[in-house]
Amino acid sequence: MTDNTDTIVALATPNGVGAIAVIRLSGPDAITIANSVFKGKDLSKQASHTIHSGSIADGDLILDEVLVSLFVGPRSYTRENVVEISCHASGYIIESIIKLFIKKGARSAKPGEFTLRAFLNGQLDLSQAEAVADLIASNSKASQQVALQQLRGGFSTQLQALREQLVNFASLIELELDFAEEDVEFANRDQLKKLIHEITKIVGRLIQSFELGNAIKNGVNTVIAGRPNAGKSTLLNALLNEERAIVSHIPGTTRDTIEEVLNIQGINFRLIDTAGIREATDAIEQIGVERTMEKISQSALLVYVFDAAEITVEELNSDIESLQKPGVTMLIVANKADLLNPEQLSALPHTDRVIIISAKEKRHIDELKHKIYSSAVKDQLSGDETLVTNIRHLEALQKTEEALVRVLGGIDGSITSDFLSMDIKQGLHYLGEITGVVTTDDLLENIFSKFCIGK
Ligand SMILES: Nc1nc2c(ncn2[C@@H]2O[C@H](COP(=O)(O)OP(=O)(O)OP(=O)(O)O)[C@@H](O)[C@H]2O)c(=O)[nH]1
Ligand SMILES: [Mg+2]
Repeated sequence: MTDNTDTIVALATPNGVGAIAVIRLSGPDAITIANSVFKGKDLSKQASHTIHSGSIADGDLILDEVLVSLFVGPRSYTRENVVEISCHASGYIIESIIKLFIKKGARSAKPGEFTLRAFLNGQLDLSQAEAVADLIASNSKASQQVALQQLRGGFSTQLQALREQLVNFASLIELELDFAEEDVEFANRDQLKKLIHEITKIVGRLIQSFELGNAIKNGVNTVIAGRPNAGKSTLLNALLNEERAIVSHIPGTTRDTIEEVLNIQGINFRLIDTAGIREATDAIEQIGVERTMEKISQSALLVYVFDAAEITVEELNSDIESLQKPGVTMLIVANKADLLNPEQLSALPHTDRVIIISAKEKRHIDELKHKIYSSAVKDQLSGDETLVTNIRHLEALQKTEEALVRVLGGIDGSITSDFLSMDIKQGLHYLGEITGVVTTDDLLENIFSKFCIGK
């Protein structure tokens, strides 16, 4: 995985017919290989960051008219020599040119191998390399912004600074080990405690940011559930502003789940309309109800809808109690407000998580959207906040936190310097895993194999 003495080649643009395709070469021989088949200027004599027009030829056979962009290492994405060929995007031309480069000594790049090289050559740290993949996968303004911030190093810079402070203490404590007989303390325990507290606070904040970071990156599963005929499908349609789900006065209309994405202020909510919950009258409906319950337990947000004109207080309370699941935020939506008189309206529960709407007449739908958004975002999205979006980072942060808690316990319990030093090193190890100061081949393989080829 980590052999980078050879020159790699891959198509960097999507497969398929198009105006232009870009084929990328990276490695020590990139320029030589490109030059050997390029009819035009002598590429080996051209300056970095220049573009040249000419053609690619296999012997006498011209394959295409192309533009060649030159990046002389280390001033390139991978820090190696990089050549990008912009050719016409025909599958035949692309394949012929790539085959020709392979004949001339390049080999096919593995998924993510360009970015892997950028990481190994110090162009990006690991969390930045991962941000490249996130950026490519981003599908909303918020997910693009978070990935871009991580790519620019916001995340790593913060961690790197923390890590350096810890390294200082680790070395002071190591020094104590050298003077073990003399019972000296170079590392001031109070200062160490203060630093660890400070780091734990930041690490804790990063861990907490994952809920939102994950919501931004992957969307929020939002289930709409309630009794049959409560108006769930009408509400789905109102939220989406289109007639997506079938609505009828017959209870049990929705039998299977229906999923649609709703973007609210940059965050994707995966809305799931479900079969109404009741004692099922047939086997298919029974399956629908079971699926509803399953979807609720897998969701982050439950929008419980009830028919305010029909339900009794007892039914309402029992529904709320039975649907409340740990880890699932519940919003309570009183629907069909248009059928209520002012007296009935004021009899409805008026708390923060209850929203009174009319799905059919599209009343208070924006208010509900706002509640949905703020229940996922809380007050965390300030713009410059560092958000953790990656489960690998989350796990490393959690392990860092555990190690730091042990360090603190160790200082208070006056354990010996060698044990303290071990726990600090553990903390350093896990922090290092995030930015890639500490890596294993398995870890790299795991991360970069998820990239597309050509990136
Ligand atoms: N007056 C009034 N009627 C509504 C409102 N919302 C929904 N309805 C009506 O209630 C009936 C049921 O609506 P649906 O949206 O199909 O209800 P549902 O909860 O999806 O029902 P099932 O899929 O059967 O579980 C339809 O006749 C809707 O027109 C509302 O806000 N006001
Ligand atoms: Mg329905």
